[in-house]
Amino acid sequence: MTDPTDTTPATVPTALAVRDPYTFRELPAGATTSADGRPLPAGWSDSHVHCVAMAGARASGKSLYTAVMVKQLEQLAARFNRVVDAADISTQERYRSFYETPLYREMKHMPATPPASTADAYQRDPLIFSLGRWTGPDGVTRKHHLVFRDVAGEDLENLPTDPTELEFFRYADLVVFLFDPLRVPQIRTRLRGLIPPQAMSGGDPEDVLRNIFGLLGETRPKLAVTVSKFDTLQRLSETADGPWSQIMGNSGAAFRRDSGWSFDPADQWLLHLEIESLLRYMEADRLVNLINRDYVWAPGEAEPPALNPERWQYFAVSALGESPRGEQLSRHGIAPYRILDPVRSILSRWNVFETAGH
Ligand SMILES: Nc1nc2c(ncn2[C@@H]2O[C@H](COP(=O)(O)OP(=O)(O)OP(=O)(O)O)[C@@H](O)[C@H]2O)c(=O)[nH]1
Ligand SMILES: [Mg+2]
Repeated sequence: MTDPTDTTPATVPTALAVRDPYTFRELPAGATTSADGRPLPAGWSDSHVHCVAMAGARASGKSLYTAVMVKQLEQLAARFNRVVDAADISTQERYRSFYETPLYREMKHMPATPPASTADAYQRDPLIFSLGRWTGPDGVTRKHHLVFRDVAGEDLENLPTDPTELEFFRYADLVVFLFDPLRVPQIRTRLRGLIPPQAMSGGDPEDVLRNIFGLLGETRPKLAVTVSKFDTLQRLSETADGPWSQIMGNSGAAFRRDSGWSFDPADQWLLHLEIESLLRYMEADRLVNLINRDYVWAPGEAEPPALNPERWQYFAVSALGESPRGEQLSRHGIAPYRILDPVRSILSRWNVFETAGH
């Protein structure tokens, strides 16, 4: 059985595959262009590339997560005297106009991401960031890149007629599936009066998950099942509602603490168990059972494993830290919570943002 707190990769390959940032697929060794002939950033073929795809229903928080995750990564890098920056002009421009400007300059939330088939689908190309040079568990120092794909919830609720557009999911290293707690009627009811009224949320997360499993087929990229907008649930600790205020007010729980800038596998293991029980308590049992049955339960096993962090893990995040009022974000600013945990769960295997390299 896998030790859930051990994040060292099972095997440390000596030669890393060159990845196509557009399709996430492997390219021939030494490739300098993508499969469709676009030039790759300098030094790409010697770099370790981590490919991440966002998933979730409409309005589950994918784009805000993306915007804030990048900012947090920049701040984390600064603590290691490193720089995280856009690896191409297109990433720089799109990140600035579609993510950074609305959120950090105009302090507004962003419009729904357009379906990939539309002309203005800015997310059709990935966001590519250079993470700097890090020494891996194999003792080799190399460049690392993060390739990040935001996706329109609309495309995941109703798969496009040509599903090859979403084929990159099959080759991702990590799929971050966001679950919006405001979709749960009992949570919405309990939060009435505690948070400003929120616009109606997107489709059924279970349908989205089934669609994603359909897209993934037999492939098993790591699935980060992530409760988004966790700030809303944290407000429940202020209610007089017995069980919910007790659960959310439990000061011993891992989810009560932000992980700060550290990433601790033991803390993540606790969080995983807590979020699984929380989902069940939210009456999202079917979602948890679906994940167990269709994703984590390998043939021949008597029951699904408690955790195999190579396969799936539960997380909780908040991009904003507080609910927006209408169009406008909170005047207190953006206070992210545990935003980097899912991404760091794959980066830490390679000691990226773990130990000082060269
Ligand atoms: N309280 C709270 N609300 C959030 C948070 N993140 C997102 N939201 C709310 O959820 C709305 C939708 O967020 P988006 O990031 O645009 O959602 P999306 O998943 O990208 O949606 P599509 O592009 O339609 O797929 C935002 O406008 C906010 O109102 C959060 O961390 N906390
Ligand atoms: Mg979006």
